[in-house]
Order: sequence, then C-alpha cells, then structure tokens
Amino acid sequence: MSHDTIDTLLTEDRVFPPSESFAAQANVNDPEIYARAAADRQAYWANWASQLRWMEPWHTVSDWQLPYAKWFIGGRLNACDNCVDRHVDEGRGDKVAFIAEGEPGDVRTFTYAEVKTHVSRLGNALKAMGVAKGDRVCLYMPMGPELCFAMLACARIGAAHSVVFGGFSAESLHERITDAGAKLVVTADGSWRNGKVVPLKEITDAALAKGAPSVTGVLVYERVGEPSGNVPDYNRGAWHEGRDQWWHDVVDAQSDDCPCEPMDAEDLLYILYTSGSTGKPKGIMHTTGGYLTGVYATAQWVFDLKDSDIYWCTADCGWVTGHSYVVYGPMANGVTQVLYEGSPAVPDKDRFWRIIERHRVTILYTAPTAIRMFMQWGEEYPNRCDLSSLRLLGSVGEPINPEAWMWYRRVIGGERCPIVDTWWQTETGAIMITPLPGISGTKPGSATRPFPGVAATLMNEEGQELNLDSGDPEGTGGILALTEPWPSMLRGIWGDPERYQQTYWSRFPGKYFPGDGCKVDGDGSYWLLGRVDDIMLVSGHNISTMEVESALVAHEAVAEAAVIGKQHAIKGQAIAAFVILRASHRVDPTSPEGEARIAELKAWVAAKIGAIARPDDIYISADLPKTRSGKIMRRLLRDVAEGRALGDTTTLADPNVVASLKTQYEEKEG
Ligand code: 6R9
Repeated sequence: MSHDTIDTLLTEDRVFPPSESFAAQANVNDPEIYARAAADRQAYWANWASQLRWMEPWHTVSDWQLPYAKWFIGGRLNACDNCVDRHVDEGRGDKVAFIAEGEPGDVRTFTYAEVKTHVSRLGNALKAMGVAKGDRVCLYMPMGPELCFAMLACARIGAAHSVVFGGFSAESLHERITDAGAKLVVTADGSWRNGKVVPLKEITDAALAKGAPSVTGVLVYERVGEPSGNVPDYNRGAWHEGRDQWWHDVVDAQSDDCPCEPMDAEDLLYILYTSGSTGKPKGIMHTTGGYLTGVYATAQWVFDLKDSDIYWCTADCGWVTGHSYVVYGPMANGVTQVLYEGSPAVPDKDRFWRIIERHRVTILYTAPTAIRMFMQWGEEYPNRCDLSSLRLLGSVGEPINPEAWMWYRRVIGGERCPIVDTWWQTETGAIMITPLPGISGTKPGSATRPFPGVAATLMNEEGQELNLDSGDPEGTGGILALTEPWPSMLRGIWGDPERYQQTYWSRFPGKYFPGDGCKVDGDGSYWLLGRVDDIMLVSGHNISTMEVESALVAHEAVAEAAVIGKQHAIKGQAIAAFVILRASHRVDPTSPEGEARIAELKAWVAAKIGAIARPDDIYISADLPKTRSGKIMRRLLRDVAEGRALGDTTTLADPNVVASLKTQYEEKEG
C-alpha cells in the first residue's frame, strides 16, 4: 500500500448514507442489530446456524481453548446438502444456480436440480476412484461450473478439497499436492485465458513428475478439446494409463444417487493455501458448521441477497473469495449466479459490462485492482452497455483508493448502488469488516464496521490495546486485532500447529492478529491500511516477499535477493527484486547479457511460483543495503524502486551500495 494512498484515505470525509428505497427493502436495516449481537454473540451466531439444515443438532454453541475454537459442538450437517439438496427438497430445484460463460462465449445454465445430479455423479466417481471420507482432493481447474461441482462433490462425500488456482506453476501445484497429501487431482485439459489455452493437464503432469506418492489418480475434464482448426495448438500432456481418467468416461456413467455424508460440525471442509511471511504457503483449514454459518450470514446481509437477484462474484474459486462468495455463501442462500471463465478484455474491454447487460446482473462483487484497470481503459466501455440492472456493488482484496471507489460508484453503479467494501482474509473465512448496505453510511476507502457478532480493536506496536473512543475526531491508528472467536475462523494450518500459534496468536496473546494496519476514525469507521508484515498485495493476491526471494536464490546465478512490493497504479503493488549475482555469473546489468539475465530471472520466478509472482523489475547489485546488524533495509529499497529521494542512510553498513542502485534505477527510467 503506497504512502500516497494512505494519505488520501486518511483525509477522506465524504459519507454516502443508504437511499431510503434501498434501506426499506434491505434484509437488515435495524442499526440496533450491532448492539444486540454484541450483547449475546453465542445466541446471535446460534440463531444464524439454526437457519441451516442439520442432520443432528449441536449440544454446545462454542468452546474456546484459544488458539482453538470449536463451534456447534456435537452437530452434524453437510455443506453440499445445504448448498444444493436443500433447495431441491424445498421446491427450488428449477431455480437456476449457475449461468456460466466461457471465455470463447459459450453459455451454459444449470438449475439446482441439475447441479444436484452433476455433483452426485461426480461424488460417486470420486468414490469409485478410491476417495473416502477424510481424504484430500486437489482441484486444479478452470473457473467454471465443473470446479464448483468438484468442490461440492468433495463436501458431499466428506473429502476435503484443496483448490489450487489455475495460474500457479507446476512447482507450486506440486508443493500443495504433497503438503496436503492429496489422493486425487481433478484437472482439465486446459482453460481459456486471453484467447489462449492454459495447459492445466500438462502442468499437472509436470507437478506429479516431481514425485507425489499420495496421488493415486487424476481425473481430467475436457474443457478445450482436441487441437483442431478452431482451437490453438496446446500441449494436453501425456496420458498415464492407470492413473489418468477422462471425466466424461467416469463421471457420466455414475448413478445420480449419492447421499450426503453426515459431517461433524468440526470436520474439515477444505484446505486453502495462502502466502506466509516465511515463504512456505500455509494450508488454511476450514471446518463445516462454523464456516458455513459465517458465509451464509454474511452473504445474506452484506450482499442483501434476494430470490430475484442475479449475483456475480468475479473471483476465481482458486482464491478464498471464490470459496466463500461463489460456492458456499451464495449457494447456501440459494441464489442465481453468473460464473465467468476468462479475461475481462476478451473479445473486448467491455466483457464484464456485456456480461452484466446480457444476464441482467443485480449484484457485482469484484476487486480494486480490476476497478483501477477499468478506470484506465476508460468509461466508454461501461458506458456503451446497459448496467441499469445493478443494485449493489462490492469490493474485496485490498484497500480501495477513494478515486477508484468514486469511479465505481458513478460509472458502474450509476450513483444509485451502495458499495460494500469488505475486509476479510482466507483465515477469517467470512467477511469481518463491512458496511451493511441498508444501514451504513459508506465512506470511500473505509470498510466501515465489524459485521454484527464480530469484535475488533486496535493495538499499538507494544501490544497495548488502544482506546477507540478517545473522542479525538482525527481517530486512532494502530494494528488490527480480532478479540472474540467467530464461527468461520480458521481451525489451524494443515500439519503445522506451531506455525498457527506463532503467526496468528503470539503477537497479541489472546487476540487474533490478521497482519493489517488500520485506523478507526471519530465515527468508529475502520480504514484498513495494508499489511504490516512481509506480505505483498499484488492485484489483491497475497505473495510473500520471502517466497519470491527463495525462488530467486534457487537460481544458480543468484547469491542473494531482497524483494519488496512497490507502488503500482493498477496492481496496487508490483514486485521489485534486488539481486546479487554469484561471482561466477556476474554481468553488467545494462549490457545485453545483463538484460537477458534479468529476463531469465523474471521467467524463472514465474515458472517457480506462477505468473502472478513475476517481478516487474529486477535490479542487479553488487551488494544490498544493510544495517550494521545485517538487516536488509527494505525501506531504502522501496525508495529506490519507487524513484524517491533516499531517506536516511547513515545507519547503513555501506552507504555506497544504495547509491549505485539508485543510479541503476535512474538509468532504467531514463
Ligand atoms: C478476501 C481476501 C487478505 C488480505 C487482508 C488485507 C487485504 C482484503 C480488503 C483488504 C483492505 C479490504 N484485504 N480485503 N484490505 N480492504 N476490503 O482477499 O483474502 O487473499 O487471504 O487476503 O487482503 O491485507 O489481510 P486473502
């Protein structure tokens, strides 16, 4: 998060109260709800949970032995049953669940009854391939209905899914498959992105070739088809007899009778990997009852979901937003939703707006990085489409700059749609800080208040809780902490309880530490100000500086590397890397060999982690600026990468180092 953005966030004072007509029809419009929920959190959350369908009631609402919390103890339910079967059983089987657009323009719709059939067959196919309750299944698939079916099929039979975003490399996929000990990988021949095919099966083959003893089978959905005249050539990978099976061979032949496994409220629903500051991804664990309660409640109130809505969350199911606000939250509420596979620029830069126009989308949930890109492309694209069906807009992934918020409101929302800026994390499972669109006066750049039943505070660096009611109109700045357990909180890190304790519960004992800086203003509104640790938010996705540094030093030419997130107009942060080459590989960074080396290192990182981690800039240096105690001065690297005057360099072991980097920056920028 850039300093400029933080400055503008902190001087923002516009307020947009909900319109009377919106408030009148909103699912929740009584401001008393905050106090009522806080007065008895257990009863409040139990009331939400009781709206789900349980196979066995719970006997105890919650039990906290921090850092572990359990919710709805003794209860049994199935997440797929709540997201699919329940709607069919209650007479909503003919309601459309998915309107799925592929990037090439194909549109398929599925009713809830049809989803039940597909998911049941797939559940039986997974069982036939040896998956049993408690196993992990890795899903490496295009964004589309089949990925949702696969998640739901796992939930149905009691296996935990671990979805890996289709943009990750073979190496990242391999790391996640082996860490989770996945029994099966479900993938596709390819997925469409920017008119090209991402060869998912080929990448899966490469991941498995690195050794994955837990994997006994690969199920392959045919999304792209044989290379032919109308599809570009791509590598669909080799066929491994005995390991690989086509979806259409195995799934279509199965019975559509596949009972939902009764799951304990605390049984694992899924693992989802997220970046950690030590570089190794963390397998965040979510369980069944509390998670489903949290996403069900927040989806209903934050997005004001109605039976008549056409909801569209643009996130890929490879990220938590796709788990909580494509699959589990919206589907537990029985919505009709749009799914889109590909790029927002294909065939033209109006694709999102055409989708909204075509399907009469009423609720749009997207990310600031996308909004900034649309702003840069220009208003003509949304302006030539009919966006009058929209009634609510949402934002997630990183702080939204007030300019982007105002543009979103005016150009996309026609100045009539409330904007919900939702702060949460993979770890929190559900939205934590957010406006309620029928109640909250929204402020451009503020996520406003903790959701009813969620308790937050600010801490200082020394670990003291700050007084948020100081009466100071300027407000209070500090580090965000969550003070009470909530149903959808993570239940740990897969295979690493120590790291769980260390990462989230040791900074402020007894309180959850999310790692975000925050300000609370005089009205009690929360302004999230970006990470306080070594996590970068690149296009809203978490990438750790360590992860990229480790990838760089794994290259034979690199002796040392330091990575920072630098301010970027569209991505929020872009990756800049400073590398020291081994003596045997030294080159002049400005020579053709130096340029080739830089290009090679960028491609290397993309191959190691995935294209999202490709550094924008790599600076080759003879040394890195370090303090006398040997700590890399990231602040100075940030100054260099962002082209600023250098701050204080007097504490450096060798001030010349950063001067030479600065010269390199100036030469590069011309
Ligand atoms: C849902 C998701 C979590 C981190 C989080 C914070 C940033 C997300 C935000 C936001 C300000 C918002 N973040 N939403 N910052 N305002 N509305 O993005 O999960 O990928 O785990 O990222 O993203 O820094 O700590 P995840």
